Amino acid sequence: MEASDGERDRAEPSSRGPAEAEKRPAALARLRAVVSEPPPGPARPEFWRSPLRGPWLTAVLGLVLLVGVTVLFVTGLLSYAAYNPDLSPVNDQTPDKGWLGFYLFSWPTSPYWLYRVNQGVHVVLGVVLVPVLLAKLWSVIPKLFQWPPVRSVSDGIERLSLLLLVGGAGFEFATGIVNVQLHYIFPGSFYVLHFYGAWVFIGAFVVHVVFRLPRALRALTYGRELPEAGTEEAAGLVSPRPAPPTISRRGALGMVGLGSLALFVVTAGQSMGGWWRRTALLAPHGRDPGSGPNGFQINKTAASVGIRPSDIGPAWRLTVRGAGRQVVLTREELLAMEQNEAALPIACVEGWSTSDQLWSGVRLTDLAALVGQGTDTPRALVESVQRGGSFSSVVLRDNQVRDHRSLLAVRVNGAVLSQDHGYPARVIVPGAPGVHNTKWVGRITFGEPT
Ligand SMILES: Nc1nc2c(c(=O)[nH]1)N[C@H]1C(S)=C(S)[C@@H](COP(=O)(O)O)O[C@H]1N2
Ligand SMILES: [Mo]
Repeated sequence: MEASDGERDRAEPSSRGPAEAEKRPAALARLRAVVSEPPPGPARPEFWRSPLRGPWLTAVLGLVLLVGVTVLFVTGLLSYAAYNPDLSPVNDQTPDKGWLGFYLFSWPTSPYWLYRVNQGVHVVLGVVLVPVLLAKLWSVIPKLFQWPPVRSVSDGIERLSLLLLVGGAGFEFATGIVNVQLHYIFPGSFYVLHFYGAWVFIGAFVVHVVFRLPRALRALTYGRELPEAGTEEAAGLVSPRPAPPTISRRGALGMVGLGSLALFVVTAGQSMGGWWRRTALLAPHGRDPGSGPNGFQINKTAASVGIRPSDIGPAWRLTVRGAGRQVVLTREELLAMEQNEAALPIACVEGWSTSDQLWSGVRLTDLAALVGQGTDTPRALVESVQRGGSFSSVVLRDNQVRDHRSLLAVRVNGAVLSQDHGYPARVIVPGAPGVHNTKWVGRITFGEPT
């Protein structure tokens, strides 16, 4: 029979010299004392002196983020669904989305402002939450330096999840804001990075909420009275040596709220479009669309994507293909077809939108009919004359093609399309992200893309 651990422990010292047996526990105790004594600096609780830090402030900020991040996550997933990523590889190059794309569905075309509102909420809320996120991180910063760094296995796992939480939040907010500011500095596609980042972030977020929500709710019921430093209730947040306050905790929350409000005021206008865009001081500028019928926001100018005058001059042709047939139209022939109107906005993934513009042109269903496609009009591959570039072609879903407001537009607000808005012809689809509204269209293929 083997000795139990306890028996072995007791047996061990006797097998060595008595002097060594006495020394060992003493050395161990000294080592323990050194390790449990935090080194000078931020690992010492007295280092943190703000009298504002405490469970109440952290809980209030945390609960605001709980609601905010949930809305960000849902609108983000919806935005991704609207993009029709399952129509890869044209629409989306996200490799091995696998079950992370389990929720994808056919994005509707009604109401026609659906994407505009969804994306406006996603982007504006993301910007507005930045001060709240920073304040929340500030409120818990002493815990970053907790000593010893890891207390137990479960503590270690939780701290690892915090790394993913803080890292994930930083990554999602940073990539989102950089994209909204049109800085395409990403090593890959923004969609891919932001999509996978969102799942990592939300995983850590859920773990964090499960661990911390009970404590946050308890902190709220205790109210703003600070618990004593070092107690269980203080949760390692309360300073044992607080400096005299220069602002109340309510005042600090008010400052955060004002910061968020200020960001809202200088951001939201770009999602409303029209006159309101003038208030969007934080929106990317420097691309003046001019005034008149074509005087609304431009994503990429013709020159910036290398459209040559010859590409869209008199030699331009529209090729319509499908079901083994092909029709080639000149611009005059396109104009001779029945012209229809639709008042629709352009709403970009970057969060900016135009107000409704009055487009006119040929229905996509009428073009499909040219090549013998009936009411069961299938998907369409729309290709620009642009050479290369990630937005130069897109696959539209059958419900998008079939909607009678979906046009190959040749005019906007009564005027011929400007070159920068896609002359000679561009697609406009209700409810869709701007990227589906291909400019400078050269070819449309109805049917399953090959
Ligand atoms: N050929 C082509 N079409 C395109 C793009 C592009 O870069 N190339 N950008 C798309 C994107 S991302 C948006 S938001 C809209 C913007 O349309 P606008 O510039 O007319 O406002 O055009 C879409 N169509
Ligand atoms: Mo866009």
